Amino acid sequence: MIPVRRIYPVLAAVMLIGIAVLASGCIGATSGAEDVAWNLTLAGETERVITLTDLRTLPAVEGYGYSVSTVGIKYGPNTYRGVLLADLVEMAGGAVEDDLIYVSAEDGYLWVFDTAQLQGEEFFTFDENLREIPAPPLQVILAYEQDGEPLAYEDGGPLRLVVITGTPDVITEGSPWVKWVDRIEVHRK
Ligand SMILES: Nc1nc2c(c(=O)[nH]1)N[C@H]1C(S)=C(S)[C@@H](COP(=O)(O)O)O[C@H]1N2
Ligand SMILES: [Mo]
Repeated sequence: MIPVRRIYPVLAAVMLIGIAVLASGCIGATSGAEDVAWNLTLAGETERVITLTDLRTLPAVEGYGYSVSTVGIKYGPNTYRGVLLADLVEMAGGAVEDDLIYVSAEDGYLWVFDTAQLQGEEFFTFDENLREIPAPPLQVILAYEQDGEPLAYEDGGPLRLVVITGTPDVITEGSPWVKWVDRIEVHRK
């Protein structure tokens, strides 16, 4: 038997660890209150800045995303949840046919989408052997969740552009999958 007077320091230590873990937010991490601070600028006819928490209140869509990098490394499949890029463009004042949508990130990376791509058209799609397949319906989203968790920084979070589809076996090119997105801009000719 451990003498009673030795148990108290152990209990105290366990309680302190418990309090420290709770205070650092390591347990139960799902509430929107824990969103990291992140500003997304939507620039078009109007310009506005929204936060990650704002983004989570917008209508969400979900699907599978699976990409391949330029050097042939496959990434996925994963499930994603986010907001349609088309909806964010509407919030910036909308786009007409010949407009271009510039999606950029804090590292300076920029990818340009035309309005057909905004609707999920014109993307190349591949099977798992990287053979081109006819494109199924696709959606272009700004994702904030991957596999039910907030999108991690090393995966391009908190906001990454992702091309999603209804099944986990469709691969798209990785270059439009802009990581760390902080600006969406509508350019009119
Ligand atoms: N912000 C940012 N996003 C980016 C890139 C980048 O350099 N910066 N590279 C793109 C390219 S070319 C590819 S192939 C994929 C690579 O994704 P991965 O790092 O998840 O493999 O991210 C895309 N998104
Ligand atoms: Mo790439």
